[in-house]
Amino acid sequence: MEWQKLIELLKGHTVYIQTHNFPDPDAMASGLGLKVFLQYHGIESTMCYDGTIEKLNTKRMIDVFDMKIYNIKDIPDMKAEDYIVTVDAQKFNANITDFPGDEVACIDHHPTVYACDYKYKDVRIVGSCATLIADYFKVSGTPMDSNTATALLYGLRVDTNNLSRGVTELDIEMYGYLYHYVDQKKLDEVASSTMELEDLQAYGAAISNIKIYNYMGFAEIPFDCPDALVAMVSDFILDLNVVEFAVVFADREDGLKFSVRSELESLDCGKIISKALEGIGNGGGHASMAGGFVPKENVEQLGHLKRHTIEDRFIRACAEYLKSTLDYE
Ligand SMILES: [Mn+2]
Repeated sequence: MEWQKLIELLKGHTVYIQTHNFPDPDAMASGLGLKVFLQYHGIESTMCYDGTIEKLNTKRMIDVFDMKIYNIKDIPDMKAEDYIVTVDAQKFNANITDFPGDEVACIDHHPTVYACDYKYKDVRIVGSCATLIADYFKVSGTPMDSNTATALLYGLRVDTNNLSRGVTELDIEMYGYLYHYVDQKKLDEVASSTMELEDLQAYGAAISNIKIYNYMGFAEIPFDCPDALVAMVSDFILDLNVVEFAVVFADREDGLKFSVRSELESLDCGKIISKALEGIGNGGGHASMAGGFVPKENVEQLGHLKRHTIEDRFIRACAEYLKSTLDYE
């Protein structure tokens, strides 16, 4: 990471920091952290996103951390020559809208699916994007304040499921660094009692139709529900002792939204979902957590065998993936 290059690049430009659509705590914390970092180095920026900020914890973050983050609808004057830094997301992915500005830089912790020619790219596979942003402060000697540290630590915690998922040495190091500055009261305010009554309906529905084949757990949420909630239900299903690979999908008006989790090192769920949804939708992500989408027109083709077809596709994709990795060894 050469932070000076990022500063040089952005100097003198109108800068937007764009998270993925429907930003989660890690994306929002990373956006805030980067904004504070840039500000210290003389660059003003505006945080923006597409979609909605829909969950209780992300809504709370805005208040508790006093964040200014704008929906693209509220930025009608963004120009083609304005600079965009994407955080926790990469251009051309399904989860990020292509805004009018120029995506000159990217800071992300997800594997690259579609290559993009950024002028500055910092993609490192660690537990959270907040980890990378914290690293910018530490390496550059930029002063860390407690508000930013608390937001980043919260993002790190959520994305790594409390340091239990996809954690690297840098995550641990940054956790220690941030912890030093944390405002415990603010952290409790965003982190406690984040479950909403409507969440229980999603959990309830998933529990009522869960199916388990060997180590794989499948569940469907038969109504529209936010991305973050599908992910939470997927984590929940993975918590079952007999499940080591969880597939949860929600029936939305525009199609099926997937969240997949893997506890097995031998099963890379980013690659598996990409294979499982090939030809009907798209998917990708980390080895231990991934997401995907099947648009409505393709869901209709699956007809009443939808659930069966989906299960079958994932089971086959897992088997094929296992076979391909064995072949190479
Ligand atoms: Mn993230």
